[in-house]
Amino acid sequence: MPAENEFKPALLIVDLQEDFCPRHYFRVPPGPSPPSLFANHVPSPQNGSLAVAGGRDIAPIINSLLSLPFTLKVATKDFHPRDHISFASNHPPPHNKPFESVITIANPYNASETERTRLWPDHCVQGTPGAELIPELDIAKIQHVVEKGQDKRVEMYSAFAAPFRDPRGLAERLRESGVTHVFVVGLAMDYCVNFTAVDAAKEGFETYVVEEATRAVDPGTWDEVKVSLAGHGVKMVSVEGREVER
Ligand code: VGL
Ligand code: ZN
Repeated sequence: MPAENEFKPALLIVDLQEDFCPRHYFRVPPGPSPPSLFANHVPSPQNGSLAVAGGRDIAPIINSLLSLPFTLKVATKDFHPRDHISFASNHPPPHNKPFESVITIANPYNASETERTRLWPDHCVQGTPGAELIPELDIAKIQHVVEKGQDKRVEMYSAFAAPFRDPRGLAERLRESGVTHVFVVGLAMDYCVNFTAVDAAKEGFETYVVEEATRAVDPGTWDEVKVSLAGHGVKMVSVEGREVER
């Protein structure tokens, strides 16, 4: 058990990927776009397939957090096979409407269980540009990347669930580094950030979500998600506080 006042914080950057972000930077008239500011990066003329409003805007604040001395800095990637169960396109009508359809699936890890799950546009398919971390993220400062959602049979919003190619799992990795506190940022507040933060708290880490460093698929559910997070012992923190009192 960590000592009472030990503070070894991890930064967990969830799914800051092209498919969850609006298109890159410059809005241009029809025709060719300006060249990319980033080497080896071709900006997409379209929004990511599951773009979250303001998704790109949180990169600067996450980069500023990345410059702080966190014990461990981890990024996650939603990383689906093309035949993933959460893609509406993989289901017959009428239950194939992205954002709208909700289906019941069997839990292959527990035969007696089923779960209700929402269907999405195809997104973050392994090997496609949409699955890449956005280039404005200061990737060189990230020590480990977790690829999740690789089991085509299940939805897995949490970075702590069944990490296919990493048999140690994220919780073990954090514990090995002596991590005591987890700060979760990224996309999307109401899905992967939410489930990842709740699992971090369940794993025994003191867990926080940084409010300005996340955005929701359904912004209307923001307060509801906050109440739910609080119920799981996850605290919302803010990096504001730059105001000077006079
Ligand atoms: C996510 C919907 C589908 C997320 C992932 O990263 O929040 N949302 N897959
Ligand atoms: Zn997904």
